[in-house]
Amino acid sequence: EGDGGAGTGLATKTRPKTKKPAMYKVLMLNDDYTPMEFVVYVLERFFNKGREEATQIMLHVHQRGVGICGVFPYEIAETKVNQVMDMARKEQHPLQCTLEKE
Ligand code: TYC
Repeated sequence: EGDGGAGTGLATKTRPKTKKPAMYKVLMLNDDYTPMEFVVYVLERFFNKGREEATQIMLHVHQRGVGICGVFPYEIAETKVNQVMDMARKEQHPLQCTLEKE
C-alpha cells in the first residue's frame, strides 16, 4: 500500500527500505574420480535433498558437467561451498563446488 491509499489510513513508503539480498547459485562440477555415492551424500547432508532429488542432481552433473545444488544469500552459499570442499578434501576426492551470482 502506497501513500494515499484508503486501506489502513497509515502512510507507508512506496519503496521498502529492506532490499532483497543478492542471491548466489552453488554449483557442483563433474570430475572423473569422485564416487557418485559421495556426491549424493553431500547433496543430502549440506543441501537437505532427499535421496531421489540428490541422485537426480548428481546424475545431471555427471552427464552435463555442472549443476545447481541450491541458491542462497552470499554468506550461506559460501559456507556451503566451504563445507563441501572441506569434506571432499578430508575424503581425498577431487570434487569441486563453487559460487556464481544469480
Ligand atoms: N563423474 C563421477 C563418476 O563417474 C561422478 C560425479 C558426479 C562426480 C557429480 C562429481 O559433481 C560430481 N564417478
